[in-house]
Amino acid sequence: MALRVVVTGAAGQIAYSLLYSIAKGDVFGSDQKVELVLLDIPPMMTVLSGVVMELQDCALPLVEKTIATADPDEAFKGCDAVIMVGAMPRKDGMERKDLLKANARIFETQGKSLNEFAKKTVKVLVVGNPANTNCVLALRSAPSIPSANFTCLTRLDLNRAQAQVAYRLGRPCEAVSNLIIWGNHSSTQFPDAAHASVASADGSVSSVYDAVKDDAWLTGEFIKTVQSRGGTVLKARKLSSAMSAAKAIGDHMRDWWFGTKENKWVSMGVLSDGTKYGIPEGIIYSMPVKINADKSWSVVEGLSISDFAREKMDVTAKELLEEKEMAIQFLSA
Ligand code: NAX
Repeated sequence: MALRVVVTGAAGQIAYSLLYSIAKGDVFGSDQKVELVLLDIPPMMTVLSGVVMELQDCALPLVEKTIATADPDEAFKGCDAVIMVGAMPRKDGMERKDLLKANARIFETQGKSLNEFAKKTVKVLVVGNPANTNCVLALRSAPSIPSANFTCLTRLDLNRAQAQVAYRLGRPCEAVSNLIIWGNHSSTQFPDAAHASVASADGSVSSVYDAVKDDAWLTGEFIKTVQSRGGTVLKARKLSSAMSAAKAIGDHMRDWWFGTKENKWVSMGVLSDGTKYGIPEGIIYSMPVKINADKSWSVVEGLSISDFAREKMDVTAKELLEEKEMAIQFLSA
């Protein structure tokens, strides 16, 4: 049976890389048929028709059907997975609160539509910024779907952190594991190497702190580089990260679908229940999670938190509480 997979913002630049990756089986499995549903706004329908043509021209065996639409209700009908990339971009002169306001409506509306039309088992990944807060708004509008079925993307930040450590040590990226991104997908996020390890060429495993032997780098430049990487790419490319974002979305969704490997964890934005690591209840906060084969996830517990980490984790939690409050105020105005 084909999986019905919806990608919103399907005429945009991230979707252009992402759709190909899904269509050729990188995300849901190399033998899993998919029905691709491409959602965007009415002015983008011509562009979207070009994307549909290109997907057809890829002549990929796994794609059973491709549907392009501007109607969320039609898009979400009976869907199994939704990747919410579509969002209002920040325009020149636009303040952060204006961006929050414009997107709050989009995610509230699409959440309501998911509530009514999606399968109750649907897995929803929010990418469009501000991703954590948009994710909270979508899940609040979809009370008939378990809140654990909503997560937001911080995997790009995690991949960036992993690559920074790997390059520093001259090791392949997959040799570095269990880094953590805490908090918001914004410049307040906290990339944390305190519990991470690296495998050396002879197979022995050591902590990243022992291998790097430069605490000042790990608590300084490393964190800043990851926090500001999106802006650095934007400055150089004159466009925001798209290829790496699509790769990260694929990584996140594949791990959610098939589970994480033993003794490994990944970071994703999940709804805080207020009982883990002193993170306030009710915000979508990036944490280390393990994912089971049945697609359920649990936060990795029992990690020690230093005073240094505590401070950084609280700063990003505070920002998320403020964002959420502001967005809810907009919606009730
Ligand atoms: P683009 O501007 O290229 O594409 C966005 C697409 O969304 C456009 O085609 C637009 O028409 C569509 N759209 C707008 N409102 C919509 C609505 N109500 N329903 C459906 N579609 C709608 O942006 P792109 O570079 O693809 O980035 C998309 C989003 O991802 C942005 O919000 C961006 O900030 C965010 N990102 C989030 C990341 C994360 O790690 N969470 C990393 C990558 C990226 O920056």
